[in-house]
Amino acid sequence: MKTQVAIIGGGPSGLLLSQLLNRAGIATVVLERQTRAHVLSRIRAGVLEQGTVRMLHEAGCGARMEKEGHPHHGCYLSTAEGRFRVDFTEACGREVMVYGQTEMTRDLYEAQDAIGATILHEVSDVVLHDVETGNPHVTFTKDGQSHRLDCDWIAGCDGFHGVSRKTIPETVRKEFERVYPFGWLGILSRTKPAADELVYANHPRGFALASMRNDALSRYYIQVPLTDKVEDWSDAAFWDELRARLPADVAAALETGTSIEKSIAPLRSFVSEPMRWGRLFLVGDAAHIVPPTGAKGLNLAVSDVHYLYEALVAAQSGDMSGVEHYSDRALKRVWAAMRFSWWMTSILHRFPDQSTFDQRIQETELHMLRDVPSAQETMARNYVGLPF
Ligand code: RFL
Ligand code: PHB
Repeated sequence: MKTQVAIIGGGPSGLLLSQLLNRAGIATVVLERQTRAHVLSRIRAGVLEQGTVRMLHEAGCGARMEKEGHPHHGCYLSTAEGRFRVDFTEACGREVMVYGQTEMTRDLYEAQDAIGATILHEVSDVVLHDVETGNPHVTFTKDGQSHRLDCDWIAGCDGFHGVSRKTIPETVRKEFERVYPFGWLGILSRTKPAADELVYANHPRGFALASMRNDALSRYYIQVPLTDKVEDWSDAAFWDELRARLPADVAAALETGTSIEKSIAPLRSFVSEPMRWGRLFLVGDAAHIVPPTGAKGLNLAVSDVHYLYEALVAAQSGDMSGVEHYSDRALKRVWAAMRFSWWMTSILHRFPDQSTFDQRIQETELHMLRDVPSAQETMARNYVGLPF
């Protein structure tokens, strides 16, 4: 089997890259470990930056998002003293789009089907070979048969637990990591959202987030210790805890119901450098993880795709500068999002070892955000997404 770009992983990064490259006349094969149904069952991100929205349009799959997505012009933050709003439009002239990653993935699959792109599901034993030479290839197993895929380039879009990153020798790879001492317990429920915009709550009992997918589908999270298990949390216990942490008016408006998904995600900041090794490029979660507090993970994956797409199109006509600079360009934006996600996490959560001094600093950060326009502008610029 032969293609131009072998794409490992068919999550949002892999599908978007495949879609853009195919439209530019560059052949791809996507190798995905899971079934399509499994990929579409994952409930993850909900907030898209304008750059992400632009890329989906560029890929020819933005129509449903434009119709069903909800532009949000601000968000609420709450402290023990009540809630305040950061108006993104006023602070920086831009906004975000609330549209689920699941829906975006569905749109990408449909667009890929329409152009007859090759996506192989349920592949296993994926191994990347000769990536530092001009002739890389990938071997894998599908339906019990071994296969070899020859290619010009390999895009490692296989997430944090994938094989691509580990193909880069340990002597070359530098990893930077912070693991947070808590996780997020999230639920999805067919209920009307408790507020008109997202509410990020700092509360003595721990962080809480009220988010949404649409007018009839809500997504809520609460900070929990890493030792907690999903089974420890009945729906009733979750709703009680969420209500206790949200501002009183939002809690009063909270509609509860049966959860249709419930899971715990640990929080981590992680970067692997460089993001290119020979003919292998790392894209999205394969190279970096942010805690979800800044709503950046999916959006960073999309900006990586943008840089790589431009690089591979230019390489077609012999211009290798995008390939050479891919890692530096992507990492510059990655580290800015790392900083923002770390900062949002640090001002909103309760840390087990938090001193009274740390608490005052946290309160002061939130007061600045409430009272100082330049602090709001910095937050808003980062939240709606730095340009790419
Ligand atoms: P993904 O989505 O992990 O996809 C990787 C794909 O690779 C496949 N794979 C393999 N395939 C073949 N061979 C192998 N050896 C393979 N190993 C893995 C996997 O099956 C999978 O299909 O990575 P990608 O495409 O880079 O996309 C990244 C995003 O999914 C992620 O950053 C976001 O979901 C993060 N995130 C959020 N991002 C935002 O921008 N805004 C948000 O509001 C937001 N909220 C969230 C989030 C992530 C969360 N969780 C659960 C981690 C909220 C949560 C709770
Ligand atoms: C979500 O809706 O899943 C969501 C929204 C904002 C975040 C994280 C997750 O910061």
